[in-house]
Amino acid sequence: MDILETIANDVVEGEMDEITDHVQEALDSGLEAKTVLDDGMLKGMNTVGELFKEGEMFVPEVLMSAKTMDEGMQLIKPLLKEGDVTKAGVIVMATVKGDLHDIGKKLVCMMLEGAGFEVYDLGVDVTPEAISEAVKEKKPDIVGMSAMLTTTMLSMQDTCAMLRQDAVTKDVKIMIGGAPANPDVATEMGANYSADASAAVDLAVSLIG
Ligand code: B1M
Repeated sequence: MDILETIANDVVEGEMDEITDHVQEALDSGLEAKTVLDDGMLKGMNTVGELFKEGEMFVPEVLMSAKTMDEGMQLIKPLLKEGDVTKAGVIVMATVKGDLHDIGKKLVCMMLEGAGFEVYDLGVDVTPEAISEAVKEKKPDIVGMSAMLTTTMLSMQDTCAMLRQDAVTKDVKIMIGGAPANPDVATEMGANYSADASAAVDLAVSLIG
């Protein structure tokens, strides 16, 4: 197995203690940081997405893979040159007002980052006003909202309404997800629905076209 395959494998297997040495070895051998990122770590993360989609990997393993990728990125980030990373798009993500659940949303953020999106995670219990402000400031391609309580679907609805009423934010694409969400409520809100982290990546890619 060559060093890039080894690094991809580290991400898939969640080998947090190994990846730093392997990334360093790849860089010492003269490989560009971008090559290590694209043909090593991101290749591994794509495999993670596929395995998760096929039900062959589960949430705790995906979280380990994401953390492993994060470890490797610590060495790579300072070496990446302007233009090295092709951004897939910019996404502002939040768990809506009244809702403190963030495990699923974090997983969605990690998978989106793994797929090359620049993600601004606003955290949990985020008001419609704060989401609207972030959209004005970051000018994202997509706003992602997560809710796990039936009651907080109302916050999601309020946020969509607020975004659609403001001339500056009315055209932003909206993605929603979480246990009480479904395609019908998404359509009612003028948003798009995806069921899990892997589907969220596919949806984000298709929304950006
Ligand atoms: Co809460 N909780 N909880 N809880 N909790 C649920 C959601 C619940 C279903 C449990 C139950 O009663 N069976 C229930 C909701 C019932 C309902 O409204 N229909 C519930 C309740 C009632 C509550 C409290 C009200 C309990 C109380 O205090 N009386 C309270 C509410 C607090 C609040 O938010 N204001 C509460 C609190 C908590 C904890 C803080 C203890 C903790 C959250 C910790 C945290 O997130 N940091 C917690 C947890 C852990 C759960 C359960 C057990 C697990 C949720 C989870 O993390 N799942 C949950 C029961 C359950 O689901 N089995 C439950 C794993 C995660 C990977 O999956 O979040 O579904 P999930 O995310 C998936 C998809 O939904 C999707 O992709 C993710 C990855 O595949 N997805 C998106 C999510 N967001 C997306 C966004 C997208 C696209 C896809 O695009 C933008």
